[in-house]
Amino acid sequence: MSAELQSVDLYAGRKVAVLGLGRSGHTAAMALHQGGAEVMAWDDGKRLQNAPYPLVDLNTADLGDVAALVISPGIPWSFPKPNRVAQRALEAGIPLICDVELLVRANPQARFIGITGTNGKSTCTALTAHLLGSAGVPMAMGGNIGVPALALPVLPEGGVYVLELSSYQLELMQTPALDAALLLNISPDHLERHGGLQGYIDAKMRIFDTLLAPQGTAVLGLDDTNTRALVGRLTRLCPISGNRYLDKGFCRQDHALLENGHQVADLTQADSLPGDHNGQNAAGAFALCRALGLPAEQIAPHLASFPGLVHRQERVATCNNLTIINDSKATNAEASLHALRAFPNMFWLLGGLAKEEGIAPLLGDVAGVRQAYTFGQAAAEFTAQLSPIIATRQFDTLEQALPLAVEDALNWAEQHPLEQATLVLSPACASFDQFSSFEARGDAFKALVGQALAAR
Ligand code: UMA
Repeated sequence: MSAELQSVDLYAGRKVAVLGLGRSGHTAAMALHQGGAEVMAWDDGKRLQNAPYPLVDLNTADLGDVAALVISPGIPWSFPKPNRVAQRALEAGIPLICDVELLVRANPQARFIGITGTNGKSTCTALTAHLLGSAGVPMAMGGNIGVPALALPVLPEGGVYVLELSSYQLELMQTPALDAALLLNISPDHLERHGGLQGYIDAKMRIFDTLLAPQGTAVLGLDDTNTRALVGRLTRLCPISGNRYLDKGFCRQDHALLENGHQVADLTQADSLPGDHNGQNAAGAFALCRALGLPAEQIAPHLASFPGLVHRQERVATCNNLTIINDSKATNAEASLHALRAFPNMFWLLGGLAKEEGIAPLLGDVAGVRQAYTFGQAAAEFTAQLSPIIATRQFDTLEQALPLAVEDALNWAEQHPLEQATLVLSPACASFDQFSSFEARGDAFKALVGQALAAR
């Protein structure tokens, strides 16, 4: 997949405003500029030097004949309070769209898969792209996963864009072009931005209600109550599950993937897909490929070669019967729950900046944890909750906690040679108290693991 820029001529000769010049906004401004649009671009937070498109303060500029406002997904435009530029555009009748909408409109020759959900959507997106690519289908993967939509190459007729779509992006898309759409799961997230849980669910449901093509397939995860409640609202429904038998749709049963009750793939060798949630990811990715018409035999052999994603249950090192896992992307309790359920005899590093629900949803699932190590701003709160249930040690930083956790985990593994042990960073917290991002936290973890193992 190349990172060449698309040239979007949808607005050639017309004015388009672009608000937010991060990854998606800058790429969109470039693509529109190259396609002949009269771009007026602005970022409230930074001043770009030498931008090839004109910078115009959209808070005050005349928006009179602007055809569209391309707004970055990370900009809260309606909740908790309306963004000034967005409000001005809406009052002037100017549609708000995002870069993914431009990609869809500019590539009618291609096919589109959209994947959303609160947790697991990056893994499922990467797995879907891996299966399609391995089966020889021309494809490109992008969206919320980190590659801006308009940095994706132009695909040939029938090529497939595999798009991870956040609730933020879904709100800013309009064209019913998805040949297959997947909603994996819903748990409370980004509530402030959507004005509450119902607003968040409504944004997620746009993937089916607004963006699915008339003959497209609606793939829905059935492993949580919020998504199960949506079943009656969907036609052309393909249900999936990672932990329950379904006689229609796709599900994982032990190490087998079933389609309409019949085994279509063996997951025994799929080492990068541990746990029920990954069973659902496998079922979802498989269902999407099948919805595009690929035969099961063409997809199944490639599940085992999926390498997994960095910072998402990423295998960092193995020392005899101890496996060390970087799950830094687990920034909320729901995500860490998957790790707690997937890994045995866990030495668990957690902490950072706690989300609203903290770790309360996890307290019933810690029986497999041998020792917890809390760190960061949430350390005292988490220690108070965990220590009555499991052995817990409290630290100020990850750096302080890690060497002791490695030592404890290696000793335990040595004393229990017939069992599998895991040392897992799955913080259930945002990283911003001590790191710039979950990626920086995961990279620091991996470097510290390297140092601790080298010192032995
Ligand atoms: N800005 C303004 N005015 C404002 C607020 C912000 O001009 O009132 C400017 C900021 O100064 C900044 C830009 O807007 O320069 C930021 O835009 P952005 O937050 O949309 O960041 P991008 O770099 O364009 O990244 C976006 C997605 N970010 C968000 O949705 C927050 C990335 O998802 C995505 O990978 C990228 O586009 C490419 O498609 C990240 C994310 O955190 C991974 N997503 C959320 C999540 O997964 O939970 C939804």
